[in-house]
Amino acid sequence: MQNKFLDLKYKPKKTDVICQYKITPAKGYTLKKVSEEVAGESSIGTWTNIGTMNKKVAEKLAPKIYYISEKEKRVRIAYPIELFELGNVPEILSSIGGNIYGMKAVDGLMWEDLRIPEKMLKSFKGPRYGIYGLRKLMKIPKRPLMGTIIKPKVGLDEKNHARVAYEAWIGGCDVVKDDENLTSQNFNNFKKRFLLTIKACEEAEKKTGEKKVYLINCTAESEEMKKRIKFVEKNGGNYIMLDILTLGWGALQTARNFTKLPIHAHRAGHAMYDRNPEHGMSMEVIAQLARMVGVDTLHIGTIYGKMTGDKKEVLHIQEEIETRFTPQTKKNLEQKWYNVKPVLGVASGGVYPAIVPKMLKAMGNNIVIQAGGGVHGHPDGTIAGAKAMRQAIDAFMKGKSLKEYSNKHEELKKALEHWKE
Ligand code: RUB
Ligand code: CA
Repeated sequence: MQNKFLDLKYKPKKTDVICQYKITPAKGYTLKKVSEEVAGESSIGTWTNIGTMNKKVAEKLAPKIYYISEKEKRVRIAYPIELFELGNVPEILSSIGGNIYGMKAVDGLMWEDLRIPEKMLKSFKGPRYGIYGLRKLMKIPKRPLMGTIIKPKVGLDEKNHARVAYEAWIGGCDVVKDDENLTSQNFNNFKKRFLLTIKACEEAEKKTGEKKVYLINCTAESEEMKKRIKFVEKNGGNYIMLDILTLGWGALQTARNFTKLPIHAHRAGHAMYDRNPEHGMSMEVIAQLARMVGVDTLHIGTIYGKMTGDKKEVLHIQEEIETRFTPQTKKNLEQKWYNVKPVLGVASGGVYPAIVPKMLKAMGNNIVIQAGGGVHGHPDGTIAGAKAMRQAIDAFMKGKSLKEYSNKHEELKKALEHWKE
C-alpha cells in the first residue's frame, strides 16, 4: 500500500473530484502514511495488497494525494471522476465521506472542502429557482427577505398555527415556515394545518398586496413525503420545506426530482457533522452538496444569533467554493457554478431586530432574515414583532440607524427596548 497514491507533482485534472481533509493521525502513524490509507479506503484500496487488483483498475481509478501540509494537518486528494456513480449523492458520500471516518489509523478526520467537477454537477438538477427565481416569484428585486418560524416549535393546533402565520404575514413577513420538528403529530395534522395555513396565506396576500409563501415541512419517510408534497401541490401550495440531513440525501434527490415547488432546506443536525473542527464534515461541504442536488433556500447561520458559527464560518459558506484552494471574493452559494443556480442563504437562530443591521452588513442583501422568538416574543405580539423586524430591514436599506428609525416606528422602538443588542 505504501506510497501508492502520494504524488506531490500531480496537477489535478478538471474532471477530478477534490477533497480537502484535516487529518489527525493515530499514534504511530505519520500524516503521509495515514493519508495513503484514507485515499485507498475511500476509493480502490483496502488494508492489504490484493491479488484481485489489476494494473488497469489501478491506473484508471487511483486517487492522487497531491498536497500535504504537516503543519496544518491538511491533505488534498484528487479522485478520478470515473470512481463515482454520477447523479447519486449517497454513493459519492459512501466513498469520500464513508469508512474513512472509522479507521483506527485516524484519530480525527475533518472533511473541510470539496471541489465538484462540471460533469458531476451536471448529473444533478441544481436549484429550480435559486436566488433570482425566488426574487422574481416573490416580486422582491433587491431587499433581503424576511421570515418567521411559527413558535412554539411544536404544540399549537392547526387553527392556532394558521392564525399565528396570518399575523406574521400581515405584520410584514414574506416567508412563514414550520419548525424542523413539526410534521404531522396528533396535536397538529399535516393536511389540516396545510389547508388552514395556505388559506391564511392567500388572505394575507389579498390584505397586503404582497406575495407570501408558506414553507410546510414535508419531512417523512420517502413515500409519505411524496404523498405530502403532492397534497401541497394539488391544494395551492407554493413552497415545501425539508430537514435535509435527517431526511437523507437520497430522499432529498427524490424530492427534487418529484416537485416543481421551491425547496427550503433546514439543516437540523448539521452540528453533529460540523461542530468539532477536528472531526466530521464542514457546513461548506453540506452546502455544496445541497446546492448540487437543488435546494433553493438553505440555513447557513447568523453570525450574531444563538447558534454556533462565527463570522468566518458563516461567510465561508457563502464564499467561493474554492476559497481554500484559490482565494476568491465571491460567495460560495452564489459563485458561478456552470449552469447551477445560486442558493439563497437563510440566517436564522436567535435573531431579533437590534442585530439585523450588523447581520446585513456582514451578509449582504441576498439573504432571508428569519426570526422566531424575535417575532413572537415581541411585547405586543406577533403582528408587532413582524413589523419591528421589517422596520429593522427597511431602516438598513434606507441607510438609517435603528435608533433614528425607531423614533417614528413604535414597534421597532419597543423591540429595541425589549431586546438590547
Ligand atoms: C430559529 C429556529 C431555527 C434555527 C436553526 O428560531 O427555529 O430552527 O434557525 O438554526 P428562533 P440554524 O428565531 O426563535 O431562534 O439556522 O443555525 O440551522
Ligand atoms: Ca427551529
